[in-house]
Amino acid sequence: MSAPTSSHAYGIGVIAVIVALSASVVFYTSFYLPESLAKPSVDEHVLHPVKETIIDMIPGSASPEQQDNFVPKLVNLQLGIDNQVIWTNSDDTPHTVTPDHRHMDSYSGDFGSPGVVKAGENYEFLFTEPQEVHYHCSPHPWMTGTIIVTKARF
Ligand SMILES: [Cu+2]
Repeated sequence: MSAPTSSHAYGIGVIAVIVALSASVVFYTSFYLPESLAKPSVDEHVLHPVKETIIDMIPGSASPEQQDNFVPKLVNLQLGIDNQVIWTNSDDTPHTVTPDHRHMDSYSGDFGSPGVVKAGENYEFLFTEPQEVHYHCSPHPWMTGTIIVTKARF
């Protein structure tokens, strides 16, 4: 007489396992997965680097005869050290920071100033992964710059 009872208990056990499994699948796909896709987890040191990197759009940048405009023109950044970049406009003309080709950082999103950076204003961007970006100023295409981001070397 013990056989029916144990098979009944077995049946309940199987159902419980199925319910638990499907509950975890539902939880994983509807809560955990969208959360992790929305924002990649980025190391605290990368989110809050030791120092900022300033790239200045120097006075006279609007002139094609002037050799220097984005200063410095080539910048090597290390994640967690100096990967927060601020473009300052010290010129008296509005400029832009525009990627040569559409460029995204998976945490910070689209790279490039949303409009012009007016005289005396800034544009900031946090680079959170190794990448190389070539950019220019859209009204003055002779103004060009390059950013290379690598992991910290120690
Ligand atoms: Cu410009």
